[in-house]
Amino acid sequence: MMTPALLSAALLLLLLPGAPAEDSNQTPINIHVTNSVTSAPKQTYSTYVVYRGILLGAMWRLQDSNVGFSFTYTQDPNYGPFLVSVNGVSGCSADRTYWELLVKRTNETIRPDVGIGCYIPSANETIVLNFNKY
Ligand code: B12
Ligand SMILES: *[C@@H]1O[C@H](CO)[C@@H](O)[C@H](O)[C@H]1NC(C)=O
Ligand SMILES: *[C@@H]1O[C@H](CO)[C@@H](O)[C@H](O)[C@H]1NC(C)=O
Repeated sequence: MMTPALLSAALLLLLLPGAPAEDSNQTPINIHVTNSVTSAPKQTYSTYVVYRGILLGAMWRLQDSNVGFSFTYTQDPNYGPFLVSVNGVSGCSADRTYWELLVKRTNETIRPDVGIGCYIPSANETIVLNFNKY
């Protein structure tokens, strides 16, 4: 037996045939690509992670959606994925450049102490991939 509440929830799903079942499992985030070395204009993207999904998952999703976002990474034996290039721009040890990972929230910007394979974004965060020098 279905309760009236369940029945109306089921009806609602029937009335929204386009809505994928996983919609409720999407944590929206923004990804900004910035460049502190050349001051190239900021590029902005919106995507999502699933419940407690890693940033790398959102980056793969964004790359696969053909909105002009691309990236490459290498596997560090100890720390996992190291972000090497974004949108065709690569970090280079001779130039001491790298892609820095920053996270902007409404009231603060932090520099996470883990990389793209370990960071778990929260809803509405802006992930900043910033080309920088060290
Ligand atoms: C130097 C250094 C860097 C340099 C490395 C380049 C260079 N040629 O020197 C730069 C500035 C690029 C860097 C960047 C980052 N780093 Co760093 N880095 C270090 C540091 C201080 C020393 C590493 C080292 O030289 N080891 C000695 C050499 C001989 O060993 P190695 O295995 O060859 O070292 C390599 C790896 O450590 C790798 N590496 C460095 N940082 C990171 C981060 C990640 C996520 C990965 C996968 C690999 C990696 O680069 C080194 C040189 O090739 C360590 C802390 C420590 N005391 O170990 C942090 C450390 C490794 N970095 C860390 C972090 C978090 C980052 C960043 C994610 C910071 C950020 N928010 O942007 C970014 C990486 C972003 C990306 N592109 O993916 C963390 C990793 C912890 C974790 N579990 O993920 C550490 C442990 C510091 C910390 N905060 O606790 N880092
Ligand atoms: C930002 O807001 C969060 C949650 O409201 C709070 O925990 C944190 O201390 C604030 N940070 C700053 C730098 O104000
Ligand atoms: C994120 O933003 C959406 C749309 O503005 C809002 O509905 C939601 O409550 C926000 N979530 C958090 C955790 O801030």
